[in-house]
Amino acid sequence: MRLSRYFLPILKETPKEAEIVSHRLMLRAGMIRQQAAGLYSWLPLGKRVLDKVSRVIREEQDRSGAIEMLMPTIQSADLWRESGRYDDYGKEMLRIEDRHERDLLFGPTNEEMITDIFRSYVRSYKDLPLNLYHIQWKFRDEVRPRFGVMRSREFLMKDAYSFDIDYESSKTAYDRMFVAYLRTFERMGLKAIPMRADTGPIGGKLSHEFIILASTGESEVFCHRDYLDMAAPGEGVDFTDAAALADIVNTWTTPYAATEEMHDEAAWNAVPEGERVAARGIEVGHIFHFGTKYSEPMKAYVTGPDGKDVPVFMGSYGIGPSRLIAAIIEASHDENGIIWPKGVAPFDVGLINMKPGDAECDVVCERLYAELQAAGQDVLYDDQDTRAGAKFATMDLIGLPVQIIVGPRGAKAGEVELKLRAGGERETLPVGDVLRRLSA
Ligand code: P5A
Repeated sequence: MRLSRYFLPILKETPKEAEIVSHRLMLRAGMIRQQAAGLYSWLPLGKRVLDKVSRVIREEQDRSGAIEMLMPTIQSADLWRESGRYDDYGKEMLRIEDRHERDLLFGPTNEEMITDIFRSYVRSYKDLPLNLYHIQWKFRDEVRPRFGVMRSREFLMKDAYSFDIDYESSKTAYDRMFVAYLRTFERMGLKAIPMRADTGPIGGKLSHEFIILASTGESEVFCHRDYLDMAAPGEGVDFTDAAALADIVNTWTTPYAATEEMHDEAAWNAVPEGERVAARGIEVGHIFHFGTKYSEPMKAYVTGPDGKDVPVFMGSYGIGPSRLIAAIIEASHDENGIIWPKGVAPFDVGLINMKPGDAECDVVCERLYAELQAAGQDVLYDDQDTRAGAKFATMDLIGLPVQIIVGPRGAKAGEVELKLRAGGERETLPVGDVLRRLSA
């Protein structure tokens, strides 16, 4: 993408309304624009990150055996009357009436709708286990939308729903998602700690929130220091091996970790004082095991091996990709701007032409632009005739992992400068070595 043809509305001033760094940087880097309280447009740079984050989530959901689909944003109130949640959900639910005076709502979550789909097609335990997910916009009329897309009213959610014949297999489904989440967050360069959590309006007895420690986090959390050094399971993890999954979950749930609502003073006091981490955290994911809470009232029954009909055992598993982007920025930035982890950066490389119009600079840049793209790299090419300082400031602000700087003197000598955004390391190398260096 040539910057001269792109839409990147960088803000020079720090927006006053933004209280936390991720919100400030997302506005300044031209990623989002507020349209009304808690409602945001995703400008081109932000949309690219949203797509990259969703891609990582999708890959890990698919790897774990979940199947993608898509449900509508608008739902019929009747389904929610069946589960009993239409009245329970309260003011967070945006209720809508259509021209025929039928009650609709903008979905805050999809347990009812997926249960309805399930009961319409699945009758036998032979079709289980099943896990269906989608990545779709949700609306919750939050009392206090704040911190930009961290707590917005409209937000993107990946929500998965598992169906199993009995408690034991549904616990394995829970473990499967638990492990997929550990991998997902690690791939985004994040340390997410699973913590026992309150199940709130979704229901059930068992749930874990995945928490990123950050001073700007909204919740107070408590965990053992051991978590800070634990590594997520590798790519080879076998999602069909229930015992192996249970082992991983066991390892990740043995040290103490709880959100404020589930905090247990006695268990906390048993953790040696030097090992305690009491901090603030951002909830980027939340998984629930609620058994038959929806399948019973909504009559989603399956026939078991013994010929008897039983309500299906369910769980639901959420990640907020839009909130996740803010959390990534909270965890990865410096005074100059965002520092994107590799897998979610809007572009892989920023190519800076220091002197557009200079024949040698133009030739080197055009060559690198073509070669890098042919090698599968997403390149943002700054081909604009602007001051050097502004070019560097913009590239640092938008945080692409690698910058390639092409100036007239270097271009003449067949050399360019390569800068890594994260550590600021710089090296000069021949034009012909750039591709090899980047694939190393
Ligand atoms: C799980 C999937 C659920 O809704 N039903 C389907 C369950 N869980 S949850 O914890 O309420 O939400 C899941 C994730 O969505 C993100 N999230 C938000 N992101 C931005 N703004 C909001 N107002 C907001 N509310 C929830 C969080 O990442 C949460 O973990």
